Amino acid sequence: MFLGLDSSTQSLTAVLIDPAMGEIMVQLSVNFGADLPQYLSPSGFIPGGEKGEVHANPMMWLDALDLLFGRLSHLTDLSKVKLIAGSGQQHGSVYLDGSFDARIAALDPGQSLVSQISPALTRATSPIWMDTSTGAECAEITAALGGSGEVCHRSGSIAIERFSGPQIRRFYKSDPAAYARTARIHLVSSFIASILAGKSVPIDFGDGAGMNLLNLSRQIWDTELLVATAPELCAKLLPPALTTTIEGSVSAYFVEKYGFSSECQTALFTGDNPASLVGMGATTPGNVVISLGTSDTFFAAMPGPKTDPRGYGHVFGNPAGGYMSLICFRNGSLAREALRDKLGLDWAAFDREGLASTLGQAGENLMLPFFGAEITPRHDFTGPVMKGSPEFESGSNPALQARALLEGQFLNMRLHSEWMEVKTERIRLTGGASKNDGIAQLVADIFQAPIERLDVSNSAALGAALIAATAGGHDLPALQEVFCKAAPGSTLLPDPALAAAYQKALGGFKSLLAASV
Ligand code: ADP
Ligand code: XUL
Repeated sequence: MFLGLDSSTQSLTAVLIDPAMGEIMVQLSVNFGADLPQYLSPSGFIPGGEKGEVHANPMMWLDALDLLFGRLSHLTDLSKVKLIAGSGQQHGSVYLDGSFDARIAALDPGQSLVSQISPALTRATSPIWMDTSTGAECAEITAALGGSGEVCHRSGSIAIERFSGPQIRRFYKSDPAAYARTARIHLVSSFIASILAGKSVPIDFGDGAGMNLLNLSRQIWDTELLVATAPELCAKLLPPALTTTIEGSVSAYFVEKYGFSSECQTALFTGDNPASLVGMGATTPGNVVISLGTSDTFFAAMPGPKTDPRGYGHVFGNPAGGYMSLICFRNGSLAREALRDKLGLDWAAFDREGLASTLGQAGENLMLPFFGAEITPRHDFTGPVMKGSPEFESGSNPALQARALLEGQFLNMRLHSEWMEVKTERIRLTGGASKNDGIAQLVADIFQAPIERLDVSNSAALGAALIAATAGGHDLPALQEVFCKAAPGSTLLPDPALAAAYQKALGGFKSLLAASV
């Protein structure tokens, strides 16, 4: 059996698979807010951060690990696990002193992880991906490199507030003494992988690309970016490595405490988005994943390290080799909900009345579907912008607005993913809104590609389990055939008759956007 772990923003999830039986044996989650209320982080982070700061307590992630393994060991025989891999929320960073490696090499199973590791922290809390406090540091790094284009060309993204490099720089500037005491900087992923391995293990190429520090094409830390970020940084990071690298046996702490075999191996951990690409069965170019959650994300495998000339998209390492893109849209479900509530509809009516009754007007009315600030494109919108018939603009026919909002969201996605120049052969849809058939059909029509939906509830933890099995010698495409099948009856085909209408609408949307930002 192979174990995948995903330490995400709100929970730690385990997925245990048996490739021989082609089955998921166990899925189990610890919810940080509900299961560890002592950390006062109901949504996985410390509320009330100032000036855009969003931090989490890294000890919460370790208590969750003890709790999860305790529960798992009662449910299943962990001695059958051959290999463990995992993923973590991207960009979050953990700061440790010179005692960290010695501490994790000699963990006492009679004590908790937290009591033994917390003295090694040089920074009590970890900035996570929701943190937007590093505008000044992004500007400094960009200036030192000679412009955004150069940062993007090297690292796959322009300098981004939540990325770890700007966060490290902010720590160095605000507490230089604590920074100097820091011997090791880990990402959430490599931190947890190190605890399991009983030694500090490298950051993988998938998650490492979310730091503004990795030279994408050379797959090494970029000297100029390191220097622009903080002094002596290279010595605090291990050289990055391939996701499927096996690091050795699991630490004796887990063998004695939870019944893992002393022969159980650990692989590197990656970011939750790269792991999700694996778990959604989308590691080869042509497959696209659209996740319709709180915010919407669009991610896809890419053969080369091509970057977005406008700087909205990010490029990360693909755990299966090559690269992947990730584009994040802030106005996702919350914008859909805002309009649904304004129109006084439930989801079924939104779908039925908003979409089915207006099919004849596909692409005719245009909406920039932003109810607040957006990151793709980056602009402080104060509300949607509309252009179309009087009954649409005035709101006298609400169904037209529901259609135009959704069309606008997916035209915006199509527009901002054009830079990848990858033909979309198949879209795998996930996230809360993916179960809405009307929305799913609209995605199929706008991208003119078939839509598939999977039964997986945690694609990152499943992806991690598949990475573990691959590191253990199994063939990834064969595993994906079995574990990432489209749910029966979930496939929707595009209507070719709508291709021309949406091509025209794309042009109109682009012009409206250019005139509005
Ligand atoms: P996250 O993981 O980001 O918390 P989810 O992927 O769980 O989010 O998605 C939650 C969202 O899904 C909710 O905010 C809700 O707006 C949306 N949602 C749930 N059911 C439907 C539906 N039938 N149609 C459209 N949207 C839906
Ligand atoms: C990606 C990002 C988030 C985190 C948390 O850039 O910030 O998706 O990985 O899930």
